[in-house]
Amino acid sequence: MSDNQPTWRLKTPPPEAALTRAEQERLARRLEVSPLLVHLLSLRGLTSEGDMDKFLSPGLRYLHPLDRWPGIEAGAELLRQAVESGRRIAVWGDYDVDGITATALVKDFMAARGIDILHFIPDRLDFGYGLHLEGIRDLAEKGVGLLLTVDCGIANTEEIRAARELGMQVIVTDHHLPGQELPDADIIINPKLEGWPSPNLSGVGVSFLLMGALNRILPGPQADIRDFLDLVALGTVADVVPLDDQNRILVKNGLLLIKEGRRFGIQALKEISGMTPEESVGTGAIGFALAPRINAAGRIGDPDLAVRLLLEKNRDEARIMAEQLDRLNTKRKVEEQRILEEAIAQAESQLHLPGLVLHSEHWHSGIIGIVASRIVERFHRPCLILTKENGIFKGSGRSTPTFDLYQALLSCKQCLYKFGGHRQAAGLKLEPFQLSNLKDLFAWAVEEQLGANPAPPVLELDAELPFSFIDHTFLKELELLQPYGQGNPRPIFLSPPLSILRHRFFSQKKHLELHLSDTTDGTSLRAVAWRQGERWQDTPLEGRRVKIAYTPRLSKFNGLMQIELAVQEILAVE
Ligand SMILES: [Mn+2]
Repeated sequence: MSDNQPTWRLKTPPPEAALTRAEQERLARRLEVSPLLVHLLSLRGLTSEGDMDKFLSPGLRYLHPLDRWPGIEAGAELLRQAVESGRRIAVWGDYDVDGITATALVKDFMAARGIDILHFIPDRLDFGYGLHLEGIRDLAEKGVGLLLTVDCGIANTEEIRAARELGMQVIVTDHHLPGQELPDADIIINPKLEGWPSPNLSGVGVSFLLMGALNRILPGPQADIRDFLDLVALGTVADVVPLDDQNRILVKNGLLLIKEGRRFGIQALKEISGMTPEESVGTGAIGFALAPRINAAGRIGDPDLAVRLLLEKNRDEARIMAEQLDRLNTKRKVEEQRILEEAIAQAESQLHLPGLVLHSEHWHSGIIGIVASRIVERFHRPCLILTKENGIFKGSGRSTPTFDLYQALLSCKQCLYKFGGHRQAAGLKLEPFQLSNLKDLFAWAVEEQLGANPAPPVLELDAELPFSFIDHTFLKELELLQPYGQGNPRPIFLSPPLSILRHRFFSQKKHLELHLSDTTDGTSLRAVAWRQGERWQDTPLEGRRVKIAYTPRLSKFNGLMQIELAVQEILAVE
């Protein structure tokens, strides 16, 4: 029925987490959930009642104690000394949501403890990610005696040397992969370094721990450090780090604060995104509503606007700033659509290659990263997108789940001027004459990792779920698995054979609505296949027998909360 259909596969628990039917039922009784939910937990590698309970109710008491995170207490001590000796402190962040929330967190916490600090966020277009000498000199002139980096700095050996020569103490907090040479900073705090109990913390998560440790040793009454978890949740979710263990605890508790909307900046962002001030916010809503608006500032405007919004203590001012961000975001969307169309056209001419390298002289460098994600979603292969800026190519790459993009760039490094990032996302710069070398080396690197004929994409399904099982109780239970993200994907279920009762396309035929009947138990439900309108427009659907890969949820429809199925894929049944 459709091109590029992934292979469907039912997940099985890892061998050590496999449960017998009786064990499943016993755990279900103990945890007061259904056996199906226990099955979903075992698919996530959880085996014991204790681990399952902690996953379902991840209280802050489960965070590792501060002395288990290398560098945190020493970093806090250096900050305390700086405060007490009157050294001026500056925090250097980044222009993405993680870097912006980390900057805001440090600044807001310090203000709560009566300490005024400077902050600096680099301009994406002029200097790009990380520290730069011009900014360092500027901070020195302003009398800064201690530089704290958040969400960046681990790769800036030269800039950090310069800062120290200018008399600054330097604390680097970062979560990006360290290179071979570590900067010569006073303290380096990075979850990717040896000895860290959890390698997946985001930049803002690391900042939170550091401020938590400082909170305890500063003289005077402590701030309530939990008040800053809303920022941690925003940055952690937006950075798509795995929501394992410690991150899950931070995010789940932070989302409760975001729901309360106590921070005016977050409340205003919710309102401008069409939510009520106290509406509950999941990782999905952060991903499509809150994070893009914060990011828009750094992509095509001034990232400082987003920092100021998150710090704003006046509701009306916050509203005005949120409106400004919203306008930038609308502009970003228009631009993104234009670039995407051009990129798709290029990609279609490269489908004989296992990895895509797309480029233009005039794409906006703040937007190519999002476009790369869309291209990977569509073509299921790793992708680099490049644009020319000040005479050199600047690029952004995104990966497929099984591909290590950072490793691939490492094997292209002979033709790169600069690169950095993670397994799933990376940035790079190269001289224009190196473009064809990059194409060759990248194709070779992808082939080496994935083979010449990459396996078709696989859609992993959690369990078969007949329609008659889906009621409000089950949906409430399913909510306990939230927040979803890397390492804890939203469960996707396999339906029994269904028949399509009727269907319609909506929003300029962008989306597809279906009314489906389960042929095994006769239950009918309404389903929506978002962004799949174009794909199914020319296919006769009425009366077809299909199976779907789907997630049920409660959704407001015609003013009422109703069960709605979000359709991931449709498969024809012969
Ligand atoms: Mn980050």
